[in-house]
Amino acid sequence: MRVADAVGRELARLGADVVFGVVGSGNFRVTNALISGGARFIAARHEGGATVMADAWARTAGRPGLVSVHQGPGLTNAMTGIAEAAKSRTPLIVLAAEAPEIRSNFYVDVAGLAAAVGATAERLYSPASALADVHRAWQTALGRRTVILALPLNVQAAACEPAVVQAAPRTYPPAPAPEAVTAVAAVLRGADRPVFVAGRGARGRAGRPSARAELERLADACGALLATSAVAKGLFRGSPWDLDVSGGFASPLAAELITGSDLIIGWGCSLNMWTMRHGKLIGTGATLIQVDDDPGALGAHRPVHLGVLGDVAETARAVADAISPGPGYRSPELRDRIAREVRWRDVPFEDDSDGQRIDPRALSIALDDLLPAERTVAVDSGNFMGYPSMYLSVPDEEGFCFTQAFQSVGLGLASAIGAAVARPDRLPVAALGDGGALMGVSELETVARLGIPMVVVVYDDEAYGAEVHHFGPEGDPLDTVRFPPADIAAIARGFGFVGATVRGVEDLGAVRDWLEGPRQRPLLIDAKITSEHGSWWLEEAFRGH
Ligand SMILES: Cc1ncc(C[n+]2csc(CCOP(=O)(O)OP(=O)(O)O)c2C)c(N)n1
Ligand SMILES: [Mg+2]
Repeated sequence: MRVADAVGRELARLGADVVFGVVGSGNFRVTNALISGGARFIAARHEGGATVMADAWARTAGRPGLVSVHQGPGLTNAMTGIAEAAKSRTPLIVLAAEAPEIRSNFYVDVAGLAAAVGATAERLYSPASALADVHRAWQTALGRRTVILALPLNVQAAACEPAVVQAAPRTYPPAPAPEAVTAVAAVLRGADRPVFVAGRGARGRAGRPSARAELERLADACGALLATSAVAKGLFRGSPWDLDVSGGFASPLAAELITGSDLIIGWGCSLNMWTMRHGKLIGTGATLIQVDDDPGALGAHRPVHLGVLGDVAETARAVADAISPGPGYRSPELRDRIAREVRWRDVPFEDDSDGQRIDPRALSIALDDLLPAERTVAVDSGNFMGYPSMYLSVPDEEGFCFTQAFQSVGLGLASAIGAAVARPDRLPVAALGDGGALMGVSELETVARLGIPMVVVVYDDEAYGAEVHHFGPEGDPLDTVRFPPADIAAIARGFGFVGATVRGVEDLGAVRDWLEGPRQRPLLIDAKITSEHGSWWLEEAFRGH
C-alpha cells in the first residue's frame, strides 16, 4: 500500500464521509482512497468553490470538512476559501498535494501560504509518521482550526504498511469555574433588562447539539430577550422572545430593545463591531458579559465587565441552577410588540418597483411567502446582502449559511452547494449579487450536474452596487464599477438551469411553476432590481474600513 492510499483510508475511518475537490495528478490517489474508504466525492469546477463548499458543509453538518486539491495552483486557487474558513474557525482539512522539489514549477511555500491567511500548516513528514500526521491534523481541525495538510508527492508515493493508530482521547468542553458562575448569577440578579446574544459558539458542533435549550432555560428564568449574531441567525426561531439578528441587520424594534438593555451577555459571541453596530447597540451604563470556550476570544473585540471561560451550554446550565427566577425584560405587552414588529417584513417601506425593475425588499418578501419554510439560505457579499438576510426567514441556525468573515464577493453559490449537500432535506436558496454570481459562475455547472434542486436568486443591479453607493454620493466617476446588462437567466439556462428574468412581482409565476413542478433542474431568478438608494446597513459596514 502507498502512503496516499493509507492517508485516504485513515481519513475516511476517522469520519470524513464527504470530500470536495478538484482532482489533478497529485491528489488523484488520496481522493480515490477516500472514496474506497466510503467517502462521497463532490467535484467542484474551481478550488475556490470546492473549499467554500467544504467550509459551508462543515458549518452546516457541525463536523470537520474536507477538500482535496492539486499541488501549486490547486492550492493557490483555494486560498480565498481557506482564508474565509480560517477567519470563521471552521474545522476544515485541506488536503494539498505538494511538490517537494523547490525548482518544480508547481512548488509553493505551503506553510507560508497557511500562515498568511491564519490557517494551520501540517504535513506528512514521512511514510512512518504519515498516519500520526493525519491524526494530528484531524485533532487540530476538531479544535475549530482550518488546517492545510501538505501531502508531498514523494511521501505519498512511498510504500507503507497499514497500521492502526490509536485515536487521541476526546477533549471535553471546559466547565466554567464555580466563582464565574456565581458572578454571572449575581450580575443577572441585579439586571432589569437582560439580553442574550448568541454567536457561532452557541451552535452545535462535533456531534453536540446547539446550546439553544440551555440558553432558553436560563433566559426564561431571568426574563432575558434573545438575539444572535449573523452567523447564528435562526438559533432561537419560534421563541416569542426572539429578536433575530443583532447588529447591522437588526430591525428597528430589535435595535431599540438591545440598546435599552442594561445587561448584554455574549454567548460564544465576540460582540464585535458588526454585532454591536460599532458599539451603538450598547446602551449607556450597560454591563457586558462574554462567555467563550476560547480564552483568546474574551475581550478580543471590546472590553467586557466579566469574561467567563467555559462552554456555552455548560455555563448557561450552571447559571440557571444558581439564580432565582424573575420577569427581567419580559412582559405581555412586549411579547405582543415583538410578535407585531420585530420582523423586517413588518416594517413599512415605500415600494420602489417601477415595472422595469423590482424593489429588492418587495422581491424578498414575495420570495419569503413563496419558498417553503424548510430552506437553507446562503448569502454572497455585496450591497444586496441585507435583503435576503433580513427578509428571508430560516427554520433554524443550520438554515442560514453566512460565509462573510473575509467579506469576499463570489462565495455565495459555493456556500449554498456545501450547505445543500449537508441538508438535502431542505430547499437551498443562494442569494447573490450580479457581481458575485458572475465571479462564482463556474459552480452553476456543479449545481446542475449534481441535480441539486436549488433556487439561485440574483439581485441584479448591473453594478458593483456596494462601490456605487459608497463612492456615488461623493461625485466620483463610477465607470469602473458599472456594467452593461447581462442576461444571467440565459447564462444559467446554458448550464442546465431553468432561468427566469424578474422585473416585478407578477414575473414570480415562474417561481411558483418551478416549485409546483418536479424540480429536476435548478432555478435561477435574474431579478433586475431597483438601486436608487444604498442600504443604510452598508454605510455601517464602510465605517469599519
Ligand atoms: C473578492 C472580492 N473582490 C472585490 C471586493 C470588493 N467588493 C465588495 S462588494 C463588491 C460588489 C459586489 O457586486 P455584486 O455582487 O453585484 O453585489 P452588489 O454590491 O451590487 O449588491 C465588490 C467588488 C470583495 N469584497 N471581494
Ligand atoms: Mg450588483
